[in-house]
Amino acid sequence: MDARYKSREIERRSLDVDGLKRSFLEWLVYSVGKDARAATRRDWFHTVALAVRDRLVDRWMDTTRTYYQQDAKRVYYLSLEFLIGRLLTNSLANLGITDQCRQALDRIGLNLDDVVEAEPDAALGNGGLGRLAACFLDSMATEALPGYGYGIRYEFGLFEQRFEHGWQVEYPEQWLQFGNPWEFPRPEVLYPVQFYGRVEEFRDSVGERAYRWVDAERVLAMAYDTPVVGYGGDTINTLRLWSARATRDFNFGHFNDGAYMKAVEQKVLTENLSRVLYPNDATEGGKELRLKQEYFFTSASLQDILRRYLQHHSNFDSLPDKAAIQLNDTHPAIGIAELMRLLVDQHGVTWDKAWDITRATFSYTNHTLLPEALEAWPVRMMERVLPRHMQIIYEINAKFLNRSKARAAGDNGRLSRLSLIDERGDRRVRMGNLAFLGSHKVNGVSALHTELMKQTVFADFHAEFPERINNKTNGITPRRWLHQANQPLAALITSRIGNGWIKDLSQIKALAEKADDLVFREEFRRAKRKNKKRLAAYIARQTGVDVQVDSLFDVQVKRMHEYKRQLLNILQAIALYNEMRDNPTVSWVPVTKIFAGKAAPSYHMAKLIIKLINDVAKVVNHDPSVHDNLKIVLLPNYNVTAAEIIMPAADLSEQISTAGMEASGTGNMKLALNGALTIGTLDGANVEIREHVGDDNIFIFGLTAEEVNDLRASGGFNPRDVIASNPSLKRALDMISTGVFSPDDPHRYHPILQALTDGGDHFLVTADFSDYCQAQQAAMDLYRDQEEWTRKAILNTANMGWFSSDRTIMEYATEIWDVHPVKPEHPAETET
Ligand code: D6G
Repeated sequence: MDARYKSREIERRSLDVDGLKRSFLEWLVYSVGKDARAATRRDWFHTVALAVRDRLVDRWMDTTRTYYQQDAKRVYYLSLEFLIGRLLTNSLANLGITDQCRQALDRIGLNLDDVVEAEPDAALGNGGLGRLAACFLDSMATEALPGYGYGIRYEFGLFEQRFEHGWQVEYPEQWLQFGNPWEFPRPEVLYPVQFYGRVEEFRDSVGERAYRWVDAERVLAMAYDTPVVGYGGDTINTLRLWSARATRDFNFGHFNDGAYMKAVEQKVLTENLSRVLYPNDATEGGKELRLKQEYFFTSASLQDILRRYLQHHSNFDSLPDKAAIQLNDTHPAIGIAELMRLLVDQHGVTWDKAWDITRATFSYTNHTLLPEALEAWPVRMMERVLPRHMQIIYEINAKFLNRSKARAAGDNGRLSRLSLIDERGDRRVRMGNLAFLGSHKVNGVSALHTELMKQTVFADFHAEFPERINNKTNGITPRRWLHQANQPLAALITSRIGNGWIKDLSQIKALAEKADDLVFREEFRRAKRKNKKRLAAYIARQTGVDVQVDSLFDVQVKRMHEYKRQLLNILQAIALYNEMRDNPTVSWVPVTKIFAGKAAPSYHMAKLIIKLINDVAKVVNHDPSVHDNLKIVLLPNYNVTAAEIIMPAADLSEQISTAGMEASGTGNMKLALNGALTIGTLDGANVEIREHVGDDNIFIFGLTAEEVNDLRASGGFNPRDVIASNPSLKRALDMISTGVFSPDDPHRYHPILQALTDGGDHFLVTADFSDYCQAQQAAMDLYRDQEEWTRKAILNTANMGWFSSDRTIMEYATEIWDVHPVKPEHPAETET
C-alpha cells in the first residue's frame, strides 16, 4: 500500500493533538486540494470538518451494523423540517475532542473559533418544530436509541433576513453553495415517487378487485446521509434527507425539433421539488408544490423503511414490532394513506390487516391549535395529484364513519366533525383527522396544549378514542444549548457538580443549594457578564448600536407572529420611554430590549410590526433625554447560530403569547436554562416552567387560557374602553398614530391600530397591557438587587433539568414507540 495512503488510514482514527494536526495538514492538500499558503478560512473549515467526519465513520458503521445484528426496533422521525444549525462545534463536543482540535489548530497558527465561523447555518426549518426535531436527533443518539431522521434536503433553507430602511427583505439562503462536508450522497439509494395519473381497477390473481396507479409522472428521491453524533460518540445515528432527481427518461427523449431543451427544462422543473423550504411557520394551505414535497419525502422514507424491514422479514406482520414512525405534525400525515397503498397495492396485504399494521406503526405529534395552521388539502387537488391516495382516504373514512354512526346516535354534527373530509364549501381533506385516525398515539407538546387539544380540535376524536391522546412536553438538548453555547456557565457548573449534567440534566438540581452561596453567585454573574459582552459586541457589529453591558438584557427571540405579541413588548417599550422622559431625575434601571425573528414573507402584519420595532428603536436610541437608559435592537437574520449567542446572555426571557395559543415554546426553556428569568403568560410550557422553577422565580401576568376563552366568547370586551382607561397605553398608541415614529409616513401603522381597536384586538394586547407593565416593573425593581436577581437566576438554571429533550425522548421511547437503547459494538477499537 502507498505509504501516504497508509498514514492516512492510521491518522483517520487518531484523537490526539499531533494526529489531528497531521491529518488537518494532509486533508487540506489531498481532500480540499489547497496549499496552506492559499487556504481560506472556508478551506480550513472543510478540512477540519472532513477530518472530524473521518473520526466518526467507523462508529457510525458499527452503530448501523449493531442495529442489523440485533434486528432492533427502530424509530423513524418524519419531519418536513430539521433546524440543525452548524455541526462542527457540536461534533467536536460530542466526540469530546474540542480541546485537542483547538490545540492542533493552534499549532498550525489557526484559531478554532474562526474556523467555526466559516460554517454556514443549516436552516432547514422555520422555528420551534424544526429545532425540536434537531434536538430529538441529538437526544436519540445520546440515549443510544436506534433513531433515524427523515426529511428533505432543501437546496435553499429558510430565507436570509435583512432590514432595508427598517423593512424585512428576504434573500435566498444558499447554504450548500460551497458544498456540505458532513453529508454522504447515496446516488444508489433512489426511490421512484409518483404524481398525477389515474387509478385503474382490475382483478388480481385470485379474482379480487384491485387497483393500480397508472400514467403517473415519476420523480426519483435520492438519499443524502448525515451522521448524528450522540454525546460521548458511542452511538452515531443517521439523518437521511431526500433530494429530487429527474428520472433517466429525460436523457433519452427524442431530441429533434427543440425537444431537447424542453426535456432539460422539464428536468429542472422536476428537481425544483426539493429546492426550497416553505417559509411559513403556520402553513397557508393550498400550495400544490407543498403537497408534493410532503408526499415526496414521506413516500421515499416509507419505501426505505420497508426495504430495511424486508431484509429481515418475509411478511409485514411484525412491522409494528420493528418500526415506529413518528409524524412531526401533519406534514407527513399522507404517509398513512401511502403505507396503506404500499401494503395493499404493492405487497398484496389485505385491507384490514394493513390498517391494523398502519395504526400500530404510526403516531402523531400535534403542534398547534391555530385553525389556519391545521392542514386541509382541497379534495380536487388531492384527486389530481394523488388519485389513489384520495380513494384510500375515502375508504378509510367510510369504514370509520360507519363504525361511529351507531355511537353518534343521530348526531350528524358530530359525524361531520369526525369526517376526514370537510364538506363545507370547497371540500377539503383534514390531515389532522387522518393523522389522528391512522395513529395509535397522538400527543400534544405541553400539558396545557394537550388538555386544550382534548377540549377543542380533537374533542370528538378524544371521546371516540379516550386512550389515544397523551402529553409529551417538549425539551431541548443541554449539549447544544448549555454545554456548547454557554461555555462560561458550563465550566462553572462542572467545577461545582462535575460534568454528569451534560448527559443527565436532572443532576443540575444540585446547583440549587449554591443559590445562597455568595461566591458562587459572584461567579455566576461573571459568566453571565461575559456572555453579555459577547452579545453586545455582536449587536454592535450587526446593528451599529452600542448597548450597556450592565443593563437588563430583555430578550424576545422567536418567529414574528401576532399571537406571540412582539407588539405588546414594543408598546411597553414606548410606555417606558415616555416614563423615562417624563422623569429624567429618577435613577432608572437601564434596559436593553433585544428582539430577533423572521416574519413569513407573505405575513404583512408581522412585517409591519418589524418595521415598527425598527422605527421605535431609531427614535429611542437617538434620544439623548433618556441618557442611554433604554436601547432597543432588532437583530437581523435570527437563526440557530444567532440563538447560541443570544440565549446565554439574556437576563429576562419574554414568553408573552396570548394564553392558549402557544403550544409549548422551547425558546422559553433555552433561556431559563441559561439563567434568564421568565416574564410570561400561563401559556404552553411556561405553565410547567413555573411549576419547576417556583412561583417566586418567574414573572407571570395576564389572562389565563380559560379567561381568554371566556372573554372572547362573552363578546363583552371592548379594546377602546381599555385604551381609554389606560393613559400610558393611550399615549403610546397616539404617538404611533400621529407619526412620531414614522414622520415620513404618519399613517404607516394604521393597520396595527385598526387591529387593536375596530378589529377587536383578537390577540388581547390591550387587555394584557397593564398587567404586563406591572410585571415589567417588578422585574426592573428586582434587577436593582443584583444578589437577589442572581439567586433567582441560579434557581432557574438549577430547576430546568426536567426540560432536557433526553427526558422527552425517553418518554416517547417508552410510552409511544416501545423502542429501547441499543449499545453499539465497536470491534475495531477492541482489536487495536
Ligand atoms: C447510513 C449509515 C451507514 C449505512 C447506511 C445504509 O448511511 O452505516 O451503511 O446508512 O443503511 P441502511 O439504510 O441500509 O439501513
